[in-house]
Amino acid sequence: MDERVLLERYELHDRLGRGGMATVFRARDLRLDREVAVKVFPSGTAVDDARRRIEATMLARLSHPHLVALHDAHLAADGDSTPTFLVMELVDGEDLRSRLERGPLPEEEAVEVAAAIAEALVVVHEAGMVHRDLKPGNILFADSSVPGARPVVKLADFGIAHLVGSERITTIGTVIGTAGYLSPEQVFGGEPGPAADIYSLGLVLLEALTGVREYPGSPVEAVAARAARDPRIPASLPEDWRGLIGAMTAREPGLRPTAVEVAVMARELAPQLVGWVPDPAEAIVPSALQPTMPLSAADAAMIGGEAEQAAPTRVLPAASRRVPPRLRKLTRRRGVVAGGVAAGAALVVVSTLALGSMMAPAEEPQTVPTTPRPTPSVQAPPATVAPAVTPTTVQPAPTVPEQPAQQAPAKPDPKPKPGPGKGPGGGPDKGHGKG
Ligand code: PIT
Repeated sequence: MDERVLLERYELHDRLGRGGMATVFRARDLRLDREVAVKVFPSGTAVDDARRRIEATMLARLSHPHLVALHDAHLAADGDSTPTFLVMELVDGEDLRSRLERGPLPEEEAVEVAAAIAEALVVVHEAGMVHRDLKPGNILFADSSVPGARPVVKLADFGIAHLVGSERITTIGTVIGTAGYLSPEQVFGGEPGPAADIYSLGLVLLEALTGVREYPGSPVEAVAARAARDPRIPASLPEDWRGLIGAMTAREPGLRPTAVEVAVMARELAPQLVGWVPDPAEAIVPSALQPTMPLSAADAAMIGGEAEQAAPTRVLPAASRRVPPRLRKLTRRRGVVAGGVAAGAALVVVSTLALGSMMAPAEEPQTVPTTPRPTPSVQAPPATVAPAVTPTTVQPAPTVPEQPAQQAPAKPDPKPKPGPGKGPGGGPDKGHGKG
């Protein structure tokens, strides 16, 4: 049997991407004579099989122009010589991660990404699912065959998606997702709901506009930076956009807009952004909604990171991070803004606990409380915390081995950008199709 042809039907060609343990290939469906993408999993444990079955059935339920469509799936049974694989629509184009290596998106393209992915999330969330790994590498641009037409933005990789309220497949209290884009509640090991995807999309939108990854570096660095400060939103952005991005990245999930609200607002506010370009000289300012909490040298040493640099040059008034009035009209009231301030106080301590789990070697799983402990005192660091780790994807659970590996951008950025911009080099592989 030709191993490059699965079930005498899917002929595998070049690799489109790899993440965790799965590989996505460009392939040909010999029966229907068309090109497809095939994600092939290596043989795995019963838990792996369960995870993959969930991924396939979740994908099968979803249909939207901004979601990569599932055509077929083979779920290997015991003794099956054919591996488990998913057959998907072929998206022939770049992913946002590699696109951003060349600099920020023109503003109208950034708006299109935000609106399209928010629309896709409407369908995902309505189906009771949370993607949980929204990041530039999972956002693909499908080149249009129509001359002059814009590429269609597609969300891929439901490898760690989750049914809201369903039983977890991961070890209780562990954190999964890609560190640089994780919501605070994912960092804390809490139950991520749809609002976690909105948070990640907020970070992606910010990065698409500025070209700067907000929380770069290793998982330790990314999570420590998240604990220390909210995303820095350029003061030059129109107020409504600052408000929208600020609301999307609110620490309190209940304060974030829904996917529908983001989709509507992104399109409605698009004209305000026309002509905006990131200003390299601009000081990126921290949130005034919540206090910035630089990591102390002691805290930083504890988690193997560096102390945060001192304070910003300018601070936006709190109002500028508030939800824009039009968005407020759309938004149900879901909480009290001030709640985030108090919650922030336990952040560094809790994140060190979470990091203990995230960095634990696979053989020694650790659990983290799924709700933040209100313990005011600093805890001793878990013995397993490493100062630097190679994979930047948070991969704590030994039971879920196919977490996607984060490839940080290797970008000699053409334009100088505001912000830290200290991302490490990344691999040459296209960042999509990981699972
Ligand atoms: C493509 C092209 C490509 C990557 C993908 C598809 C991957 C899609 C995908 C992967 C998943 C998943 C859903 C979609 O759950 O470069 O056509 O793991």
